[in-house]
Amino acid sequence: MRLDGTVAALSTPYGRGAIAMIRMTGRDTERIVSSVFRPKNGKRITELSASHAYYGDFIYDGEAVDDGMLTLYRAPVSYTGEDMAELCCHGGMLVCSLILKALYEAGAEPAVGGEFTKRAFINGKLRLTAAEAIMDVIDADSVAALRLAGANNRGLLSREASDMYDELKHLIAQTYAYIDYPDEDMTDVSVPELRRRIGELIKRAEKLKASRKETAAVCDGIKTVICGTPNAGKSSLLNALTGEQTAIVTEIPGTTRDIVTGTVVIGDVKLRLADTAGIRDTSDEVERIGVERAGQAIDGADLVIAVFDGSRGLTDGDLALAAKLGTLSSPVIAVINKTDISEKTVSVPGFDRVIKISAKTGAGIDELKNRIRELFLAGGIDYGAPHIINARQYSQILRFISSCGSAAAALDQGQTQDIACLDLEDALTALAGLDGREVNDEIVTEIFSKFCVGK
Ligand SMILES: Nc1nc2c(ncn2[C@@H]2O[C@H](COP(=O)(O)OP(=O)(O)OP(=O)(O)O)[C@@H](O)[C@H]2O)c(=O)[nH]1
Ligand SMILES: [Mg+2]
Repeated sequence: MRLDGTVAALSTPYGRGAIAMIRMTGRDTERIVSSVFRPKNGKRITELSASHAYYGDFIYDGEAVDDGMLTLYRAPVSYTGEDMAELCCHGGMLVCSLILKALYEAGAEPAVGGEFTKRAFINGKLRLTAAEAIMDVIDADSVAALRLAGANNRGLLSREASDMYDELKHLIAQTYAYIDYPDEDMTDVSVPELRRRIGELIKRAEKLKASRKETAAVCDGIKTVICGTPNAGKSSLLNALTGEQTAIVTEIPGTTRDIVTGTVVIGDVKLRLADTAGIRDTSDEVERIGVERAGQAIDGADLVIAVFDGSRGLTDGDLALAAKLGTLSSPVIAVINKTDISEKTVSVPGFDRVIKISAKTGAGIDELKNRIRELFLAGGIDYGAPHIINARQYSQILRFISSCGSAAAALDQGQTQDIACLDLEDALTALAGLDGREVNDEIVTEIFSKFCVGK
């Protein structure tokens, strides 16, 4: 990662708009800006105060091509910790291109995706968990997701990780001191004491681990598959849930073949919905492939909504499907549809509870939504508590719990403290990886590659 170069990029979307912002970071910022921006107050760029906005002209090829504002930041008081500039011009695509071209000709290099935030991380301006949260703020599609991301951006998770890191590091140091000088009576890290403190750390980590259930539902989304026999009303339900006429609905059984997807946020739970082909034996080759795909989708789902046509009795196909769904480990909600016509079907074998709906009139849809929320966010979200917000953080916490567990087990089996400390050191590395104190280049590159250019 080059940290010596000065880079620039458009931070607002490339397109037509009222204004656009170009950002630059690196030690040559002032020199490069000097040849591109001319303040109206007649001062030189080096005479401008940091963190103040100045009005002036943008110069390309010796001529003013636009007017706008410049804000300079001087290291280390900036987002990246380096000298920085923000140039706000009018939001024309040509205007932006010319100003960027002028900056590149004056010595700046194009920034790659996430380079500003990556530099901020490398310069110690933010922890890795906070950097990841910035991406989540941008991607948030519900207020709950935004609040969770905002809390991590402000350091809630990194403070907890940091606290646990300090406690564990201290514990390891004390234990080694105790092992080396047992007679000095300088610390009291006897085996029971060590065991107790490991137990407390595991409890804290278990809370973080549990928080992933909520963030997976709110931030990542639940892979939800709508399935059923032909004509049960699956596509009508997809449309009712998303509020859009995405899937084709007809009275002809076997209408849906390809998987039709849609996303909807229900009471803070994000559902990534997939409507599937009605399950039946068929000689139609295209439909047969659709049915096969429906089966695969059911197997890979986090949640299955099984739709049964309540206006007719359960068919053999319905019964076979209900039996198959009973073997899944993911939660399954059985829905009886078309209750606006009649209620010939009132129960489904294997399901204690069914939800009666009409995809046509909307009756029962709220109850279905409540049931989904209950499944994934029963206790609501405690925004004051730290949350693990992605799979990478989750894997670090699992490793921490497993290493602490091995240390505890070693002590329980009568092993000495130094054996336990080997596992504790691995647990410490896991925590260091969580907030980025120790993290390899590959992982850092992977994380920041998901960012947009200019962020
Ligand atoms: N009266 C009534 N009709 C419904 C309801 N839901 C769906 N239908 C009708 O049932 C027929 C089939 O609906 P779809 O949503 O296409 O059913 P599907 O399960 O997706 O069918 P396939 O894709 O063929 O498997 C259509 O004529 C719908 O208008 C409902 O709640 N009430
Ligand atoms: Mg359909």
